[in-house]
Amino acid sequence: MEFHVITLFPEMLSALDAGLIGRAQKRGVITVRAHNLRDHGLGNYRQVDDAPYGGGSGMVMRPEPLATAMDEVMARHPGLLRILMTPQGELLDQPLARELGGHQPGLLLVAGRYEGFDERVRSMVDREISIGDYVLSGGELAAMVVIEAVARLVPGVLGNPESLAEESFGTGGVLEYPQYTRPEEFRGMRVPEVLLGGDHAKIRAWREIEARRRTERRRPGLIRSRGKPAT
Ligand code: 6GU
Repeated sequence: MEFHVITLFPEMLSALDAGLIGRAQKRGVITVRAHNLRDHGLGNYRQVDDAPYGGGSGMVMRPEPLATAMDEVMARHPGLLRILMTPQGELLDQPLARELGGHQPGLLLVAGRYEGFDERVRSMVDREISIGDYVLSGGELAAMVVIEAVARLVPGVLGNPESLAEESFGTGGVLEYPQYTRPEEFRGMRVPEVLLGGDHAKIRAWREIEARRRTERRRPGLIRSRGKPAT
């Protein structure tokens, strides 16, 4: 699967050269490519933004550099789903990440800076996505969050596909159960006895109860009439 990002800061994407996503890139399972919007800037100063019509503070991304940058990427890589990164977009969640992961050959993520995009840019994309209800100064980190969330669902990216099925949200709106490793006692806190016993039916039941209890306490909105409440 291919991930393309149009950005004024292509060097930011190098964070994806580390870890799981970096290894997946080296193995050729996914590709991540940054495209410098400045290459499409206007005039001697390679301008990409301008003052808003009607006045007001801040600068707005001009549509032409974004349009030519997108045209160039789409001409070389046809079929990408075009996504505008904006706090006004639909909220990224695990179902949306899964849906995006099904899009072949991949995604073109458009990251802006400044106060926002010229409204006409919206007509050039397929979707608008936000990663949460807070404001970032640019869409780069948000685009990287989308790539991270989607790429790890691509077959062959994760070493152990079972960990996908077990993690939070994977099975449908329940947080993960508490996990422990060695030592058995740390600063007076003991590992729950049931986990040391080796009774796997008992362990499964304990994990289910703890996962549900934790979800109800921390994220009550996540449980949508799935089963009875924990006690
Ligand atoms: Cl996609 N962009 C910006 N600038 N801020 C955000 C965001 C995106 N998602 C949440 N906050």
